[in-house]
Amino acid sequence: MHSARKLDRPADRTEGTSLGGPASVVETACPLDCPDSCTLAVTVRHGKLLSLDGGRVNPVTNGFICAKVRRFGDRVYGPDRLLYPAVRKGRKGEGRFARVSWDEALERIVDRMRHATATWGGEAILPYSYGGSNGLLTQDSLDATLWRRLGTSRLARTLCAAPTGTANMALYGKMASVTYEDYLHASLIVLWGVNPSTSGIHLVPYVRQAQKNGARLVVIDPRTTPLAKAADIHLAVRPGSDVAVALAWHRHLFESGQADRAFLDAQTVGTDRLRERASPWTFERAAAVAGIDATILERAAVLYANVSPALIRCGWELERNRNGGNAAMAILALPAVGGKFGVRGGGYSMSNSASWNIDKAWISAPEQHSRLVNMNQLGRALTELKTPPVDVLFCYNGNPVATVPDQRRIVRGLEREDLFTVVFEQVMTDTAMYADVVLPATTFLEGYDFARAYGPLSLQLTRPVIEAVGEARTNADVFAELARRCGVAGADDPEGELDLLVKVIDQLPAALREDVRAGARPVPPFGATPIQFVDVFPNTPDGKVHLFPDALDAAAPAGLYAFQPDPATETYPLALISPASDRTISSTLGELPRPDVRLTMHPDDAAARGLEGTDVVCVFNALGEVRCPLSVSTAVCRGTVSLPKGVWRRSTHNGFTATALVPDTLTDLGGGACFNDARVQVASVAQA
Ligand SMILES: Nc1nc2c(c(=O)[nH]1)N[C@H]1C(S)=C(S)[C@@H](COP(=O)(O)OP(=O)(O)OC[C@H]3O[C@@H](n4cnc5c(=O)[nH]c(N)nc54)[C@H](O)[C@@H]3O)O[C@H]1N2
Ligand SMILES: Nc1nc2c(c(=O)[nH]1)N[C@H]1C(S)=C(S)[C@@H](COP(=O)(O)OP(=O)(O)OC[C@H]3O[C@@H](n4cnc5c(=O)[nH]c(N)nc54)[C@H](O)[C@@H]3O)O[C@H]1N2
Ligand code: SF4
Ligand SMILES: [Mo]
Repeated sequence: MHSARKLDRPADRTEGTSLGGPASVVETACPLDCPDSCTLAVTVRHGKLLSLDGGRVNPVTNGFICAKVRRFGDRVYGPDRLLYPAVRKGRKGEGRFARVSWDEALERIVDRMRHATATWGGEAILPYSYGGSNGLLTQDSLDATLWRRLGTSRLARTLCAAPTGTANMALYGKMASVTYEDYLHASLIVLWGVNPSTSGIHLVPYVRQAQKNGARLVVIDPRTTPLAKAADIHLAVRPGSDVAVALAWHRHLFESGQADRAFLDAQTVGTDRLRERASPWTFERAAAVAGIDATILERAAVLYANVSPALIRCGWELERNRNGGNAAMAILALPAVGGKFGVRGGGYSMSNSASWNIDKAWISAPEQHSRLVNMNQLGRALTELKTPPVDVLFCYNGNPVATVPDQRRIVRGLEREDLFTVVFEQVMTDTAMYADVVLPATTFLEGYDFARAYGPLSLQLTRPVIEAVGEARTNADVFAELARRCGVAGADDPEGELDLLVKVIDQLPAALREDVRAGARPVPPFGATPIQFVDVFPNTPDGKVHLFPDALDAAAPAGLYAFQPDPATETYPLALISPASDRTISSTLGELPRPDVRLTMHPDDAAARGLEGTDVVCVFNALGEVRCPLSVSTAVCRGTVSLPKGVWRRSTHNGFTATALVPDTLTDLGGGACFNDARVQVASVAQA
């Protein structure tokens, strides 16, 4: 049975957790979906959070954290926090709920899941989840065991990093990549579709210090980000054109004789096929597609060919379009062709989340063979699937109304009277508003987890440092309880969070176990900061770099390294992007009061439409519209407009956000979301 979440936890709990005593500072880590995984110094008294700041255990954190998480207490104790289980009272989406006991809430859910299974089979249940608190305990653990045993529909978790992950896996088997500390050794840094000043702030001091040491900086981004301002070269490319730009760099490497023949012969397969696909991409042709100056493009390519150690930080925004997988392939292949590996400060950085080789052996059931639903097409699944329909949607660790393409269709799906929606959440999100049953979840300050950095390399145990708020429970406790109530719990299954914690620690690689128990920042098994092709090598089956995997050539709609044309039309000519902002982490913390979001637009585009900085505008296309104030600025390039990602419906004037304008089409590789293929028109609200 569920035990109330008290802090009288076993021996490895921190002695520092203060209950009853004076305020004290305890260490934990931030597991949110951010590459940095800061260590945190949390001040608590009587089991309550007083304040939260950066810890010093982790040198990358170095005592500072982002302003968002410093405000995390406003979420923990804020008015939107879910305190008790509750059931819907009003219409769907109205947000009226009545408190019930955990027992009643869970019984209702189990009854309805039984009914769905009896009527249509397990596939009528769709579990929806993404990162949540991102740890090893709160996702893909006891939840996975439950869904597998019930034979529910499966979810392709492709909302983020599917195209870059597919490319990184195919080329290098997700080899560990260059960590923040080694940026200091680079002579050239290329930030490609990444904005560390917002999305991974602890990289910034390393980039700035490298520049002070003499490193050159190239930024490839349609926006003039803070580091683009400080760059030697800024290529303000049209969103979705990166594959062309990267192939022009490849062409230059081959044509100028600077491709590293010795490395290519020894370590790679598929070079000639890549060269063939790159050969049409002259600087002029690529520049035309990207809307940039060919001579500046050439300068950037020449710099990359000539300078070592050269490091490419490949971001995630370049993947979110019809060419995203091929763009990631072409970018990540550059250090192989350019001969940039084998030195400290050379190579590439991509997500390091797979570097620990953790195989999740604790999921104690084989994967079910059931229908696979791509989460990027959730709205379609809710409104179109018939055999069987989605009868039960169980949503946790994600807020799809705010973060998934085609918002209006998702809302239409959630409004279905015959759909039974469970939302297991920390706060009353835009998605929870549509629930039939809401269940309150703990935050990372109220439960155990593992914070796995994906920029630096660290894996840290996070601990309950405050009392759970209200009746909030951890994912592990709730999914274990649901398995028991559904009659599918195995005799050896963990009974809840603590059991799972012990099992996970036992199954970690031995070298990690002791560090993790001690709560220290563990040293990776391959040396503190790995040099690619010295300390770490491709994890592909033959240990080679695969520059032209045939399977991907067959999978991509126009083939590998293809450029598919821009989806703009005369009616909808502007490219809408929606990158990370400092307001939220995806949509987490979006409930906190902030000024209305604004659409950022280049002065020339505003002038062409007779718009001014004070206007409230309507951003629209065939899928929907967003109404919000305008901000006229050269921070975006001509032809591109920008809205922040992950904001809540309350932050615009008409209750819709960027995702209402995003088509649910999929990327060329990996089935990813095409957030930046939204094409729109903008008018003042008075004209619209
Ligand atoms: N503050 C904050 N930090 C976050 C997050 C957050 O929401 N808020 N989210 C976290 C998550 S989930 C992720 S995945 C990472 C993402 O981290 P990043 O990869 O840095 O992604 P963004 O910051 O969204 O976008 C980076 C830049 O890409 C540019 N861009 C947009 N389209 C294109 C394109 O087609 N080509 C190129 N070259 N550039 C393009 C944008 O203008 C933006 O400046 O950040 C994580 N960190
Ligand atoms: N327009 C636009 N939209 C985007 C993007 C974009 O570029 N443009 N980028 C996308 C990206 S990069 C990502 S990663 C996705 C992320 O999209 P989501 O996965 O939806 O991320 P969040 O919105 O942060 O939602 C996480 C939710 O999980 C809850 N949660 C946290 N911990 C726990 C827990 O332990 N238990 C339970 N039950 N719940 C928990 C939090 O309260 C939060 O509401 O958004 C995507 N959305
Ligand atoms: S969100 Fe990122 S920068 Fe902010 S505290 Fe967490 S790990 Fe650190
Ligand atoms: Mo993401």
